[in-house]
Amino acid sequence: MDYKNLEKQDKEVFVAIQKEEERQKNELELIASENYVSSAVMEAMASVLTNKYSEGYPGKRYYGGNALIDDVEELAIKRAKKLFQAEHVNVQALSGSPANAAVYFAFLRPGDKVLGLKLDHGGHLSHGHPVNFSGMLYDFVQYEVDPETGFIDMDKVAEIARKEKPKMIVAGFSAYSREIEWERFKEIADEVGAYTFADIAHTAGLIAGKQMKNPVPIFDVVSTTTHKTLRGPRGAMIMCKEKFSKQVDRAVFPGMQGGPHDHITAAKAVAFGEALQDDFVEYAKQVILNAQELSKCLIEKGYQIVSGGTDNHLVVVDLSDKNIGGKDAEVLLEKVGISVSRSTIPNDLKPPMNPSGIRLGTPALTSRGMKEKEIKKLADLIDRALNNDNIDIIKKEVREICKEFLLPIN
Ligand code: DSN
Repeated sequence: MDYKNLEKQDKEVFVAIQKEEERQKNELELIASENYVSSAVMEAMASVLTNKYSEGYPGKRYYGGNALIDDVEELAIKRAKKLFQAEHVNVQALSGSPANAAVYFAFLRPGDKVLGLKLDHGGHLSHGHPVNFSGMLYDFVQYEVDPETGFIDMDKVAEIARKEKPKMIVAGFSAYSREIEWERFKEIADEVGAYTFADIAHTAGLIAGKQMKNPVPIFDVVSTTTHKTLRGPRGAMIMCKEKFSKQVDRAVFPGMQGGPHDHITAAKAVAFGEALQDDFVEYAKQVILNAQELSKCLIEKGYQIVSGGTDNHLVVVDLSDKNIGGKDAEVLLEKVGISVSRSTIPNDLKPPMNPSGIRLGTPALTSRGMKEKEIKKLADLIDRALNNDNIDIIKKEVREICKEFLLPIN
């Protein structure tokens, strides 16, 4: 990208950004929560909209000069509604955890009981972990995956729900690779009188691209980030049934946040516009095919994959039978130019800082145009790196792939 003003004015920041751009171009990105936005999304983010204050909602702002901001926010809302068949959308949430905080704030009182997926079983910090605000403010009970299959045990979820009678059931994850039984969650929640909350931060793009089931028409409230598989700017949104619209909007503003980030709202509108195009369906399909190929190739090389495969964009590799932990694997792969994230595995005996697995994802590589052929090669490079093959040679091979598959920016 062109940073000529930055280069002239602030060499230090310019150099750091430029080096990071080079790193992204020359390395392979397998972090399941990352992606590359288009130049159009990037331009909207870098626009003059960052200068504006617009606390409130379209038509009801606390500042003047917002007519055009209203248009942009309404466009983002209209496109999001169409993408997810949502009755109501709030596009102002700043990121995933703040969006989830706003959802809890809208539906719960401190101390209320909530049921969520445990972190080391693929859940998220904001789904009730004790070190997170969610676990501190609310009385979370946690469900797990079946130790044999690695799939969420829905009978167990029902059993815990009947016993604990939570006010809300949270379905969603950051390291779970299987389709979620949204209808079953809804049945269980209805039986015990709980609200249903889906966090689709990871799979929103796969749902928008019609490759995974959509909880929005089923659940009371759904949050998502906009920067993962959905391939938009960093940010989030909350979708809910019309009857909850006022409490959700009030929870975001004035409950949790001040002025929305209008430049990001504009970039969300652009990304949603891209996700409404036919080629996004092809993209979402390929993301999953690539993840399934990666899982298959790694299994052939003797790796254990949690749940034995994947239905989505991510693969959790269980390294507990290898001579390397998740942290060292992450560091070693970084040395050859492959970025992954260390990950806990279900019932991990090791701590999150040095867990027993790594999480791999295909959204970013698929945005570069990579398909099964390149994924096969990549599985080979990962295996060689983890087996301490010559680092310089692997690094060179990574570079070769990167030269052929450019970032989608200009
Ligand atoms: N950091 C995100 C992820 O990697 O899944 C979740 O917060």
